[in-house]
Amino acid sequence: MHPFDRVFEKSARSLAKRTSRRSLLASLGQLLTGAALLPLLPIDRTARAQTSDSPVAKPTADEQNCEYWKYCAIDGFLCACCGGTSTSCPPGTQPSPITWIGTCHNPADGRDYIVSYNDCCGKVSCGDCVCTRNEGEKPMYRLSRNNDVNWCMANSEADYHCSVSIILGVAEK
Ligand code: ABN
Repeated sequence: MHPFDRVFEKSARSLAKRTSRRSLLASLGQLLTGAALLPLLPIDRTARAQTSDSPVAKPTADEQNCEYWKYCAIDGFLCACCGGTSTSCPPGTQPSPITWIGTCHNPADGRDYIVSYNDCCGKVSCGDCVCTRNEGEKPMYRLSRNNDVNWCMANSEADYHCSVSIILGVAEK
């Protein structure tokens, strides 16, 4: 027998002697429970809302139009009119990690999409292309369903500048 096989056999036998079937099942159970709980952890949604430090980011005419379908639940200044795009914050601002979420219908493919509206923070209000659509919004007494909130409140620099809209995925019926 090859020396490597001998070492491997010896360690496998010693592990088998030390481990019962019950403890193996318990470890397997822990592993599966841990894996199932992973999606429940809080998610930082800043990853897709990038700071636009690249001078090549150029917004399209759609992105500067408040009637654009993915702005259906927005309340704020469009970052595409403020030096960023609909998905990237203008230079010198940072996306908020907490956001308002809406569901918008895309007429081009007939599907509904979940959209995250991240505020871009760290500069005074942009003031251009104010866009207040508010689809699905509820009054202030249901804070989590209201979009008239400065989501920069959790950033180190809490000044609100403008809002981006990030498509998170297709909404399930
Ligand atoms: N989420 C946009 C916003 C920022 C400040 C105040 C109201 C709304």
